[in-house]
This record gives sequence, structure tokens and C-alpha cells, in this order.
Amino acid sequence: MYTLYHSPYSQHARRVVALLEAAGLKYALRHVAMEKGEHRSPEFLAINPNHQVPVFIDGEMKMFESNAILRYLCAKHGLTDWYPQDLPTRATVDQWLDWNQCRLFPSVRDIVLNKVFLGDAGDKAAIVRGEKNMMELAAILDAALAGRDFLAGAQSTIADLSVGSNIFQLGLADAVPKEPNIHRWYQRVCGIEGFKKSLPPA
Ligand SMILES: N[C@@H](CCC(=O)N[C@@H](CS)C(=O)NCC(=O)O)C(=O)O
Repeated sequence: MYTLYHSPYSQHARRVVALLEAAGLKYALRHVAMEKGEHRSPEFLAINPNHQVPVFIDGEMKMFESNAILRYLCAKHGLTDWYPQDLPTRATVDQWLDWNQCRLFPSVRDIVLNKVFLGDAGDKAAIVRGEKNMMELAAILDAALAGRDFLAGAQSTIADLSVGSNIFQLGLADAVPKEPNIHRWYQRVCGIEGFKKSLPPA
């Protein structure tokens, strides 16, 4: 049985839950009360000095970084549908996993952290910056999804679970991009059983 240090409003933690559920793997969630600062407690810092969820425990093995956890699970359980072995498809999956972390996430954080979680204390300039950048990012994502059902082709992969988790997060700020290809793709992602089960309570 795996253990996942988790918070329901962490898109990084939820994408791991989505794969665990999709693959029917057994796991226990260990809730980290981030609103109370538990992620900065000495006990949690001993588990992850980056003060972040998720953290994944497999026996003696402990790891952080959500996309690395997704790849680890795929490798360990032979989940080649979720992380295809054919090189061009795998490269496309990796491309979107990295794009999600390096390009999309900073703007998602600018918007959602400052608009939703920090409320009146939110940084208004960061929201403006995030919304401006999001226009460019949404155009890139929309163009990439033209004529394909999922990011790496006809089948859903961990790239869809990962990018989809950030799109859900944008929904908390009523900021899901409205571009038509993104809309259709996101409907498909929302239809994935594991993704549905990963979402926080409505
Ligand atoms: N690159 C990390 C990012 C994890 C992350 O940013 N987690 C957030 C919650 S969504 C967090 O724990 N933030 C608290 C902090 O950074 O202090 C991953 O992919 O796992």
C-alpha cells in the first residue's frame, strides 16, 4: 500500500491521485493541513524539505515532484497506456509534462493563489501578469489540441492528467480558457474516472 501526502486543493497532489485511481492501485492519503502551515512544520520538512505536497512513499522509497511520481508509477506497474513506450509519443508526453510545470503552472499560481487563496491579500499585479500570460498559453494549448483527442494523440496519458489538474485549478478562479479545442479536450479529461475521483469535494 502506498502513502501519498496530499491536500485536496493541490493540483500537483491530485494528478497523482488521478493516476492511482485510474490504475486501480492501493494507496492511503495523508492529509497535510496546509492552511494551518503543517507543510512548514519540522515533522513535514523532515519528509520534504521543499515544504510541498505531494510526497509519495513506497516502502523505504520516498519521493517528491508530482510528474516524477507519475513516471515512477507507470514504470513500476507497466502502465504503458498512460506513459506509452513508443519514442515519439513518449517524447510528446514528456514535452507536455514539462510545459505544464515550467510554462503553465507559474501563471496558474499567479491567478489562483492571488485571486482565490489569498483573497484581499492577493497580489493584484501578479493576477494581471498571470491573466496576460494565460492568453498566450491558452493559444498554444488550443493549437496543439486541434484535430487530436488528447495531448499525445488518440489516448489519454499522464500528460492529460497533469495538464488537466492545472486547468481544474484555473476553474477555482473561474478562469478556465474558453478556446474550443481546450474546451472539448477538458470535457474528455473530466470524463476520465480517475480524474473525477481526484477532484476535491464540490
Ligand atoms: N514541482 C512540485 C510542485 C509542488 C507544489 O507546488 N505544491 C504546492 C501545492 S500545489 C505546495 O505544496 N506549496 C507549498 C509551498 O510551496 O510552500 C511538484 O510537481 O510536485
